[in-house]
Amino acid sequence: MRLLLINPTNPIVSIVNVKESRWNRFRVWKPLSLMTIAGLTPADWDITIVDENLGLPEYSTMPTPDLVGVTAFTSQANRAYEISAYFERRGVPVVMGGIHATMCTDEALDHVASVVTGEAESIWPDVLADVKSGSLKKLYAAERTDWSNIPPPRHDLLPPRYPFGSIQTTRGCPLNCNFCSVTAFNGSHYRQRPIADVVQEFSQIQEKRVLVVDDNLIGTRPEHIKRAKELFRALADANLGKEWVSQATINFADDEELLTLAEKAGCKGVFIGFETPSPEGLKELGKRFNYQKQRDFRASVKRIQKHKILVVGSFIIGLDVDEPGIGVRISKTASEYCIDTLNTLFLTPLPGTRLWDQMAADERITRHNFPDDWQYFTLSLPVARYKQFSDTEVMTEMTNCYRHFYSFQRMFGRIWDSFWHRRQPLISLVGNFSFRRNIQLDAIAFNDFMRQRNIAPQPAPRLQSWSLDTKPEALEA
Ligand code: B12
Ligand code: SF4
Repeated sequence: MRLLLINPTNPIVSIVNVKESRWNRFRVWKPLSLMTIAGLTPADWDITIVDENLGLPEYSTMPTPDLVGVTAFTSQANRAYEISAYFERRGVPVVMGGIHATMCTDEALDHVASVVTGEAESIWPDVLADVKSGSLKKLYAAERTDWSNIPPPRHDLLPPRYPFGSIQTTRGCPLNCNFCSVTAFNGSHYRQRPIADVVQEFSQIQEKRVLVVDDNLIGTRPEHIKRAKELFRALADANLGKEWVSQATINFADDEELLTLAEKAGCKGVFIGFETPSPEGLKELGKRFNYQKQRDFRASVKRIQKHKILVVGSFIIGLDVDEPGIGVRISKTASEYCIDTLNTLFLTPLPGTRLWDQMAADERITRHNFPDDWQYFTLSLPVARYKQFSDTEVMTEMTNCYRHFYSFQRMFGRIWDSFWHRRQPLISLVGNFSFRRNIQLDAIAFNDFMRQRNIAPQPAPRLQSWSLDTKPEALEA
């Protein structure tokens, strides 16, 4: 039996847009969901994984599969449905799983032969058995995974064209920020994989560099941190020579032993959600955790960087408390914190989040021609009505933010600093240039977005007249 697993593309997502920016080549990540599904598939299935981010294949020239499995974040849902329609015409059943199908199950059921909600580990073998016996059900609801005895993902099935391998060591997040889907999907109970399994899987990954996809690598409680230390110690002892990056909350900076062990284990970068420059903003987002202990963010960032670990900071624009000038304010805050790269996103109501419920109740979701409009839920386009800004104004804030932070002067300052302190200068260089290049791609996507909705772009003289070399200081004036 032949199984084809597909990760649909969304060309609007600038970080996967390799054709337009070669810097993005280093930012296309392996779809771990499909590698995991492949790992759960019995040996008598012949499995192919297609990641459309590497290029669209000619499906008609490929051997006809007996089953197609498609994954999708919300921003990939339209393409997932297109894929399903194509294979349905060829008489091949399509099973869809992942976060979008879980949060918008009824919609997905209208477009695919079968839907699996939740984490597939407990149920995927049953789905395949049903396919074999010709009794595929319309809906399968999976339990949250108990991580003992789970076969490892198939790292061997994707071509060696990715700069990073990927692995997951924990699931769930206790913090439940109002804009984030993780707690809704994976739960607030923080689950940690057996350390021996993680080390074993790490050793099977071919790539030297690895993305540890955990949303909250170290957790929040003393017992979580204790386990993180044990994991780092085990990875250091295994001496695998891997270099890895992951996501964590700012409390990563609070424990010197943890940082020392992370460095020894190969940690080279950490993505941290600072979210907003103000305590009021953190309150609005339900992430007051960040302000506990009257935190000095700059000192926290420096403590992490002392261990040669890059800090990628993430911020959100479009909060109710945000006022005009928030874009540059975020950039200045990020510069004050001395972070290495800045990732700023629009406040976006993702299905299943508390933010979605609030915005839907207040009729603030402006792009709601679903499923078509899901393609715009990339967090780089305004899909909701913001209290203080029109679409064009909020986009201008975003562009101001990036242009200010990624001015050549500031970029070279940061790259030099990472070079001087031997803190991953290569990753810093690629990250800075990739973000800078994506300012332009996001602006083009924004203009298309306005045009496709038949909304003439609102007057945006600053946005339209910018060239990449406009001095950021001029924008502040
Ligand atoms: C790594 C990651 C990325 C990588 C993507 C790598 C890749 N190619 O897959 C990058 C950095 C590119 C990325 C980008 C984005 N991401 Co992201 N990302 C993640 C992260 C941290 C981990 C994903 C992962 O690998 N998990 C591990 C696997 C094993 O879990 P899984 O994907 O959930 O798969 C399980 C189930 O869902 C299910 N399943 C999944 N697929 C299928 C398919 C079938 C057939 C079946 C049966 C079951 C099944 O079974 C799997 C095993 O249990 C998640 C958070 C999270 N916890 O999932 C956010 C997350 C998925 N991202 C999110 C978002 C919003 C984005 C962006 C839109 C914006 C952004 N810049 O962050 C872009 C969009 C990308 C796009 N192509 O459209 C949101 C998605 C919410 C939503 N409703 O869509 C998440 C949940 C984070 C959040 N804070 O809310 N992301
Ligand atoms: S944003 Fe981060 S800290 Fe908040 S719930 Fe999501 S994963 Fe947890």
